[in-house]
Amino acid sequence: MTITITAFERSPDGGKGLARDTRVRWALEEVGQPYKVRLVSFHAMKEPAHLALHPFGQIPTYEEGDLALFETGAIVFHIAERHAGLLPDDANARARAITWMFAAVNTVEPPIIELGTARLLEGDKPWNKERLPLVEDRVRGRLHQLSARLSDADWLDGAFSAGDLMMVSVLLRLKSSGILDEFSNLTAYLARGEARPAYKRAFAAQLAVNTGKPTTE
Ligand code: GTB
Repeated sequence: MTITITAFERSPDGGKGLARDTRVRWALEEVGQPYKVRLVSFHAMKEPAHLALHPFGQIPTYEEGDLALFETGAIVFHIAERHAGLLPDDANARARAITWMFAAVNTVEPPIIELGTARLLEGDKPWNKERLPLVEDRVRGRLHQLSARLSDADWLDGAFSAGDLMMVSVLLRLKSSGILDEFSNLTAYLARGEARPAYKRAFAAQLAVNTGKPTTE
């Protein structure tokens, strides 16, 4: 059955891979599933046809036959459940990998999003100078904890899993912030994720959309 996802017609990041379709593309590349992409404008995202797929009028969505999904955590979990390569066979290891998926979107991503909001959208507010260091410290706190747990391991729990895919995707948003550089094991963790051939293919595919250049891989 054909898999179709949605992505920005033009991502505001100009192709840095930070929009959330990249993590879905990455998961599909990891498990070797071909997919189609329907590009949507900001306007079209709020129209009834797209709202029927995504109640919050966002990307990405995922369609496969009569199944329509939204929320990247749920989409990546679905892909990982249906295809080999992203979740371990051992039941306990599988449960731990899923735990890391939730930790990525539920515990690590929120302060990172808050930092993006504080930097990009609230820079002109009179209280921003006071608030920004507080928000940065909340991110730092989470990174300290994550860094301590990862220690010198390659991945969060044994072999690479959907938990790492989600965690790396979440951390990528911090790449240009400078904060990640304070944690050498997390920087190396990110680089390991980005070095995966499946990530490279996913990144190239979204870049091609946003620059109009064809993919080379
Ligand atoms: N929790 C949802 C999920 O994980 O699927 C969040 C989905 C979401 O935030 N989608 C964003 C969206 O559709 C795109 S990814 N926004 C449009 C809207 O809400 O109207 C977030 C995003 C957008 C742009 C950048 N960037 O340019 O750097 C980075 C991340």
